[in-house]
Amino acid sequence: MIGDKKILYSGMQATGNLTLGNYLGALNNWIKLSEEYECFYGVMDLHSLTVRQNPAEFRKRARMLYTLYIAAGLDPKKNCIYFQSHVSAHAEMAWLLNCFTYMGELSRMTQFKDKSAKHADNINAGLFTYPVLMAADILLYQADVVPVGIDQLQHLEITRDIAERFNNIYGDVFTIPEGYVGKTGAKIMSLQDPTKKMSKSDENINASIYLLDDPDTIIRKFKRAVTDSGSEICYREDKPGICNLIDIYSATSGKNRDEITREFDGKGYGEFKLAVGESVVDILKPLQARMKELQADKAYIDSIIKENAEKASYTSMKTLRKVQKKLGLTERIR
Ligand code: ATP
Ligand code: LTN
Repeated sequence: MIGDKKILYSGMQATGNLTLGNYLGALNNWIKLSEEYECFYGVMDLHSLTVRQNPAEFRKRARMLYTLYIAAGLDPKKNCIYFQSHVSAHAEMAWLLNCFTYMGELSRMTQFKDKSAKHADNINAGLFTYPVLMAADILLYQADVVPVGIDQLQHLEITRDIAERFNNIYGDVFTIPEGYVGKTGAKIMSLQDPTKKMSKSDENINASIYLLDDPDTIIRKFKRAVTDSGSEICYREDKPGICNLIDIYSATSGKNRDEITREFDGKGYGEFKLAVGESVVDILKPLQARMKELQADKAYIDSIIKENAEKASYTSMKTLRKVQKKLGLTERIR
């Protein structure tokens, strides 16, 4: 708790341009929860290094992600929004927690298996210990709740296991965090292969809607979205493409699945795809306008980057010091 508020922690990797999946599965929930909790949101730039990055592009992309958090509606005066690499406690805590994490449990992580298959030429140790750094992020801030998409729940489970293992030995050091998955948009699928999640690092740009895509591009991508044989708009297991479009329309319009299938009863795929596209264009319009304004104000963004890094450092250092002491590391002489 900070004051009378519970603590929320979340973040995203700066690995690509944010997609509609990131927005509906995560960012949108962050905004909904930000009034109720004391919130910390990281741009997870250390995590991004598990995949090779071009330095100049990476720097630009990470700053863009930072700015997008604010453009989407997070107030940087009320929420602590910062770069993971600006707070050295994350890497230090990750090392300490590495010593409380088993190879066996890391080997079972689905994301590790998927990413190793995708980057077979670079299966580095960082990719393997990725969940430990994530546990460090969350536990440093004593988070009560962690809003994420479904794909991250396994990492949250290992975070809880590590925290409980540590607490069992050293007493009540860490708050045990709970995951939070929103009711709609928790798993948005690729527009080109609805059996795969929409992902910002997908090579096929038609598979994802990017938050900064212009309206024509958005409509075009929806028109080209892979759907199923048949022509009926209904939510059925054998129609993953249509189910995905219904989920997207539901998350962006606020209508539920039944209302949507009724609205499009007897209508064709073409009409439905256009409606979904327009609904997405509508929710992204204000975010895109705000993004333009913010990108033009470098001094403002710089000032909040600095202010928030200090706040995050202060909060995380308190937990790090406590953990070091519990472990018996020699206290620094000041
Ligand atoms: P990458 O392609 O680099 O793995 P990603 O698009 O999967 O990236 P992450 O940075 O791993 O995105 O995830 C950021 C947040 O967005 C997480 O909370 C994750 O659960 C959520 N998220 C990612 N993709 C989707 C999706 N398709 N549907 C719903 N939520 C998603
Ligand atoms: N692994 C997460 C990003 C992430 C994260 C976190 C999310 C890193 N650290 C802490 C929540 C809390 C992902 O979305 N791929």
